[in-house]
Amino acid sequence: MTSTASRPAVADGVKQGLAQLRIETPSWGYANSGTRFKVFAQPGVPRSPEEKIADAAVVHRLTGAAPSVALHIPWDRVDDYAALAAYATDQGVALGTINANVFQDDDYKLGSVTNPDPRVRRKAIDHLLECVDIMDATGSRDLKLWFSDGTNYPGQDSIRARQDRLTEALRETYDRLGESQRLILEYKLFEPAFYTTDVPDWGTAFAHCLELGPRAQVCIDTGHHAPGTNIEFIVAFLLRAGKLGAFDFNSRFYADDDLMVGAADPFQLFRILHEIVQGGALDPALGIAYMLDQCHNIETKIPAIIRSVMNVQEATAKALLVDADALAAAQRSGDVLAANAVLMDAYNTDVRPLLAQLREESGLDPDPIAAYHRSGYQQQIERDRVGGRQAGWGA
Ligand code: PSV
Ligand code: MN
Ligand code: MN
Repeated sequence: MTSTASRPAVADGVKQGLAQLRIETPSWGYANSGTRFKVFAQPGVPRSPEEKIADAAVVHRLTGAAPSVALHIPWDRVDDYAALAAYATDQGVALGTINANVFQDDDYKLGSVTNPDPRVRRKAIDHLLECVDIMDATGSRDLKLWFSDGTNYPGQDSIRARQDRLTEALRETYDRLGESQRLILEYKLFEPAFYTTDVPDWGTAFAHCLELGPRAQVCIDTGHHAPGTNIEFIVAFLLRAGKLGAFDFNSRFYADDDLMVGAADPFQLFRILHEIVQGGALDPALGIAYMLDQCHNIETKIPAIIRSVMNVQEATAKALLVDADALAAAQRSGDVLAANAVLMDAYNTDVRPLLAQLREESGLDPDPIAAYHRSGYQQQIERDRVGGRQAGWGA
């Protein structure tokens, strides 16, 4: 199959498709992180939002595919967000999605926007509105909302009343958005709440986004589902409904593991990208934000993020290799085996030589990870940065 991939017409199709792929990296992926048992400090990690942006710029310079970095507020709080955006531009990247954080305050023990106490709800909504102010300053298009809200015990609170409170908060936030801004609602099956979660699944997120209006869209975090969930079905459904706004890419074996995308199940990533390619959704005009949401607790962060970008590129290249005509013909004629073979032929193609060639053609090093190790950047930050910060906890 390598010969198919290297045929000029096929290679051109892959090249055009990949040129559209933009992967946003998360500021918190560059900072120290861990589990609830231990945060492991790594040498050279950023001490400020500016240093996280500098690291993101290195990933972009080496991959050519990661031109923006997502911020998390208050983890990336600064006095002057316009100046931070200008700094990012100087570094060669843009500030992307603003991720709100209403899950790290004692006040939020019983929830944020769904808390039974109106004072706490007001505080949470005010933070969401502040995030829109920040978007105005940074020029960000997307506000990403993930709520840790839920309950641990049956009877703890009214499931239905919490939906009412959620609706009110989303409405107030949505109404504050500018014409070109979007609200992206993320769902997660469980954790930190264990009995009910107020936005547990794509159906709940979809229903709230439908009610809000056209600028409310759903984020699929690949780690936020029950084991065995068919994520590509969700992708196809939301795309068809015009409600797929963003991905938080990562891998999971058991729960919300936040491991490198494509590490645990590259075949699942391929199946997701196949739906994206089939739906024409690589086209930036469709507005889908392809983001990483990962923590690199035990591996060196910058090369791990480069590897993750490459993993998404490889899965995308394979998806672009699917022979759409042959697939449609096999599907039409009900030839199950032939249809499946078309997908598997693409998946089993080694696209790495093709990607290396495409990188060289765009003036990049064919091996971005080797280029990073040769660059001396890791040694430099380990020398220069003393006292690196945690991604979130205590930031
Ligand atoms: C929650 O698990 C989540 O996936 C949300 O996107 C948060 O904003 C992010 O992780 C960072 O903690
Ligand atoms: Mn996420
Ligand atoms: Mn998560």
